[in-house]
Amino acid sequence: MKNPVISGIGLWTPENTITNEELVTAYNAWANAFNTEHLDAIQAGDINAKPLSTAEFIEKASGIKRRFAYCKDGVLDISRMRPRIPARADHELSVQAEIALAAAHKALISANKSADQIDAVIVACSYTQRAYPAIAIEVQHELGIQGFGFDMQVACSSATFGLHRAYEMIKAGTAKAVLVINPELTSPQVNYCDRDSHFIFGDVAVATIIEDSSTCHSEHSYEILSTKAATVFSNNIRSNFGYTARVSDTDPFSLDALFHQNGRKVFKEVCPMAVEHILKHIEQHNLSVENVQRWWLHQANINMNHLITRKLLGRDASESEAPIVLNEYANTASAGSLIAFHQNHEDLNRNDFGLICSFGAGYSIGSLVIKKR
Ligand code: CO8
Repeated sequence: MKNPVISGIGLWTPENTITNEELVTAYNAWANAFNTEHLDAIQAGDINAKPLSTAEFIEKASGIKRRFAYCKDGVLDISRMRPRIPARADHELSVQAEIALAAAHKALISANKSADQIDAVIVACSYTQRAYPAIAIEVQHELGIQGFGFDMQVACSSATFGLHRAYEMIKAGTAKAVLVINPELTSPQVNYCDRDSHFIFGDVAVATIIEDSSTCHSEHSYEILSTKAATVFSNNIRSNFGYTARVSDTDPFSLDALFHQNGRKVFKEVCPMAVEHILKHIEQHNLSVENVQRWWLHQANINMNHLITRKLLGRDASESEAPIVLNEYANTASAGSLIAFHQNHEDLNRNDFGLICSFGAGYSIGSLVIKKR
């Protein structure tokens, strides 16, 4: 009987950070320039003036103070308002493979494993920079891994759903050790000219190794008791970016091709779904909330996490019970719950229980109940 465990985790962060203040200064300069340029149309009521953003709102509404950026150049330039990431030739390593590899190397060290002991690679993230060949196969090639790799996308739940696939592959014996990587290069999809969402996302890459307990030799490892996934269709978080823009004669760079959401509705609808999902999942193992020492929740909004943990526990959770990394990392799409895990797991004791849970676009919810070994 196979017994899948998380044996290692690695986190790569870019060198650049962008504070709320920097972002707001650039956005407001852009908005003022837009309003001046379109003064007549605004006064005639033909278009709305662009409202100004504030760093105070951002921190209060989201808990975010800064975010990492793969490329800062261009984001704060009001004549551009998007990062400048030059194209690479086909023979060069692609950007997402580069950041995936940076996290993968750290995960291998943490799992005390070498690449030749891995036989499957899953790259799971909100966007991949091309359709094919899969980023996972490029990573597999760079690491010299014999086996197979594939990419998968489930927006905010890509990481947990990727871990679910790895868990099932170990259980089924179709792989011996799986490298799951989440290179969340979010900044190319952010509309830095939209006050409601310009502050939300940051870039990062996380990698995790799942293997059978019999081959695990790492210092900190976690038995995966089970995984649980749920999806319910919603248009409240959407990006229409896609390859059919060419044939529908629509602008591939139109605003609806970028991330956009009805944040209030998402907040209201997803919180109760997440609470119900989590309670059902831990009940499967005859666990009550008191039996769970740590909650590594999705990191989209601090108020969402506080509401969810309050509903779960009937009280406020402490920082160590339900860690928050939003202040430093912002929303990193699917990587958030795993960053929280990466930063806050080594202090757990043998047989402590924890829950990793993502929730977001789709809607999608993915969770893993784990036990420290
Ligand atoms: N500065 C100042 N004021 C602002 C700003 C700003 N930047 N933005 C909005 N306001 C104003 C609004 O206009 C509004 O004004 P008014 O009351 O006059 O209408 C007021 O502030 C309140 O606005 P909101 O009601 O929108 O504010 P909220 O308190 O709801 O906070 C949030 C907004 C932070 C967006 C919040 O609703 C939220 O976080 N909701 C949850 C959203 C969520 O979890 N989304 C998941 C997204 S991640 C995901 O699914 C992955 C997608 C794939 C990755 C994408 C990569 C790019």
